[in-house]
Amino acid sequence: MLKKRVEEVLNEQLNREFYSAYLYLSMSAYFDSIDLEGFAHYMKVQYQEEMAHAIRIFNYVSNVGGRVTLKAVEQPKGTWKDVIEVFEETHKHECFITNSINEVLTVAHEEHDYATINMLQWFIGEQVEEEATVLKILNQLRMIEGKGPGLFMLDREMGQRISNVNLENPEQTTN
Ligand code: OFO
Repeated sequence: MLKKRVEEVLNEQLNREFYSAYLYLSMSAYFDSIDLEGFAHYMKVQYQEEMAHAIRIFNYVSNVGGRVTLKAVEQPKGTWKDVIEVFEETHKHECFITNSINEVLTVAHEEHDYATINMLQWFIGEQVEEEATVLKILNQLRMIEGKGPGLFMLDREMGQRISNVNLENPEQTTN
């Protein structure tokens, strides 16, 4: 049985994963609007990944006898100055999510909830990977000053990202 305090922070994290999905889908729409199709595709895959993160938490809460509570998802921003600003905000957002996961883990430790601690280990690793990936893209964008032929080539590369999201079985999602 899930302790109330752990259930609350997991439901809060669930909402943040849905918000992440919504934010990245909004970024995808922005990229479509400025004809950066590869970046639009990349963000659509990222949206799917975030949905898989949300469903992982959703399934876990139900499986351990907790109660999932869905809250309103905040409206994301819809427009940005340029592609560099999008990735600066993406990096900032991922650092925020890392802190948020760490806080959930802290509560799980305080409540001696070893099953939740175990479940969260996957998220800890995933956040390290996500922060590193986004930072790499941001640095590459800075190198090419977010424009010109470099941007065109990077857009093509971003379009190659393959989605391996399985919402029926989010634990099998790897990217
Ligand atoms: Fe769910 O990892 Fe990004 O936010």
